[in-house]
Amino acid sequence: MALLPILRFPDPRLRTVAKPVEHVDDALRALIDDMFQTMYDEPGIGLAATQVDQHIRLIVMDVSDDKSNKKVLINPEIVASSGVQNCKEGCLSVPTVFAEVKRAETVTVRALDRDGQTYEFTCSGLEAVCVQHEMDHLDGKVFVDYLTPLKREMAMKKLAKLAKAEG
Ligand code: GNR
Ligand code: NI
Repeated sequence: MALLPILRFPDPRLRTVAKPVEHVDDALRALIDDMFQTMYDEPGIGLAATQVDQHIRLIVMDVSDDKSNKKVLINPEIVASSGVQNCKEGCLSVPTVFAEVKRAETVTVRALDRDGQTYEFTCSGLEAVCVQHEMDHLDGKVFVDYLTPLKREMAMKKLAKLAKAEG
């Protein structure tokens, strides 16, 4: 297993639209294991393959405190959504920046699991936020895209400062 480097906004590679996964095989499962390790190490509640510079439609998630809600989403689709919620979001690709984003409250997702089997689940609250946030990454979107120009400018400056401090 390995910890993978995470792309930082405004890296242009975060704008890549990911391609569907064609084969769920051992090589993909090795990437999934590395992504979980990377996500837990940060720590984060979700990670899209885009963020580790792999431009395929793959997400790992776990919104629990005790690693009890691991989910692998391959070629995910939102098949139903309802309601509205506002959540203060953060992103491993946009460290130190947190901002409210409006999302659906409940989503039903269809995806393949790590064995290539189709499954469906419905979730609400933070888990639904996470699904929508991660699926945005697969389409080359980052949560700061939803901010007002002023707030986005502030986020850019904060990140530039952080990058400079890190050297
Ligand atoms: O770890 C994460 N926490 C989080 C909190 C609120 C809304 C969304 C997220 S996702 C984020 C991990 C990440 O950047 N995934 O792409
Ligand atoms: Ni993110």
